[in-house]
Amino acid sequence: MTAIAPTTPLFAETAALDAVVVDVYRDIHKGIRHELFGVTLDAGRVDPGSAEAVTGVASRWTNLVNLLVAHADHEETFLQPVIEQFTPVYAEEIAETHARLEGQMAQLAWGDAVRRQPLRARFTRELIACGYSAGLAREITRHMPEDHTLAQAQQWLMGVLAKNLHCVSADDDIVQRGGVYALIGPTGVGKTTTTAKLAARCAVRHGSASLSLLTTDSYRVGAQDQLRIYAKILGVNVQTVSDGQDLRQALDSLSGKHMVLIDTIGMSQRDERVAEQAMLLAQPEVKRLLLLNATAQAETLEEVVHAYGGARTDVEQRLAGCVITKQDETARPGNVLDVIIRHHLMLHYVSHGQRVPEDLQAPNAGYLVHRSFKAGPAHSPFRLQNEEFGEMMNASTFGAPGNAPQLAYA
Ligand SMILES: Nc1nc2c(ncn2[C@@H]2O[C@H](COP(=O)(O)OP(=O)(O)OP(=O)(O)O)[C@@H](O)[C@H]2O)c(=O)[nH]1
Ligand SMILES: [Mg+2]
Repeated sequence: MTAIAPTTPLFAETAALDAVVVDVYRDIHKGIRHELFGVTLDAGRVDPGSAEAVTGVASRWTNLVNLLVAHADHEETFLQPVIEQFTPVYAEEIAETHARLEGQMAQLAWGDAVRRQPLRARFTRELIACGYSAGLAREITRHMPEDHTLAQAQQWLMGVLAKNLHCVSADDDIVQRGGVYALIGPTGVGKTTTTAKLAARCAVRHGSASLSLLTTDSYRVGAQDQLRIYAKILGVNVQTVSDGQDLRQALDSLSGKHMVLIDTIGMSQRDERVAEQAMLLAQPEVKRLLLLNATAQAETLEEVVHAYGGARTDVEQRLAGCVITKQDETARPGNVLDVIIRHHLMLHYVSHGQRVPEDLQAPNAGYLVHRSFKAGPAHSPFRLQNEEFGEMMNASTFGAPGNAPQLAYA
């Protein structure tokens, strides 16, 4: 790679000199390519039966990865900013060379992983294809026992996922337990519909008089009507609360009820008013249930959990759990399960349709996990081929623990 020093002379004496041409990358890139080639040859020749030889290749490989990480770090911090400033054309060329080298590295790392730990590689790929995050896939497969057969490994994997998907049992659900619950979440996720489904269950089990409904939706045209229509059918009262004081008064007047459900106003997770609403609900007896739309993208769900208090530990604002909605519409149920598992949210219900009250059921961890692996046909245009997957993966995705979620294995 060639970089040219600035053409403006610093001193009059240097004006007559030719521009200095310095190739800052040539030797190091040449060295890296040489080593990549060497490791590839070594990996291809190694006798898998010889522990010593395998360790030798693994150690050469680790050294190369460390060198590349240090090299990339050094270039990004010190060299690239200078090159971008003075010779933007070459900066582009360097970026292109680096992308090519990274691609080769990733292919090599993946190919090596597939050879050395085929089950781990296979299930990393499978988990990601089913909508689980690279972070979760990396962490789980890192713990996968090496002596398992394919069937055992699959069973182990599903067992770990199910164990970490904490579900409330049907005979201990919130309708049985009672209390004050606020259904929160982004626009259109299904808060009002789910409130109506829960209200109907409560009315059937404990009678209409055991229940009251509140709504914070005081200004959207028609929003209250939706809840009021359901309430009328069930013979239940609805009150609107517009601030914390209103809510306090309403809760005091309803203290004898077995259950109070609060339907909240829908707003995007990016709306600044989410925090205002969180404050409105901050009463000691109010438990928050976050509704997660199973059809939403993984990154969106991650944002939703953060915006609605997934990381909060203070009693008045932390989440009591979550409800999956629109399970019937999703092609990748792994996305929502991944978010719930990583954030250790308690799953209370799964909503799987529009019908009130039928389309709501108690969660079954084993079934949900099993179903997440059935999603996405093998011929889906979104499924990566093995070699493409290798290109997408990089050494850190497969190897290093990174920002690992805390999971239980035993
Ligand atoms: N397919 C499917 N549709 C659902 C489900 N839950 C709710 N819906 C539909 O989603 C739409 C929005 O539902 P609402 O209950 O109004 O959602 P919301 O969260 O109260 O909406 P806002 O108050 O506007 O934020 C309605 O058409 C519901 O029938 C579900 O589990 N599956
Ligand atoms: Mg609503």
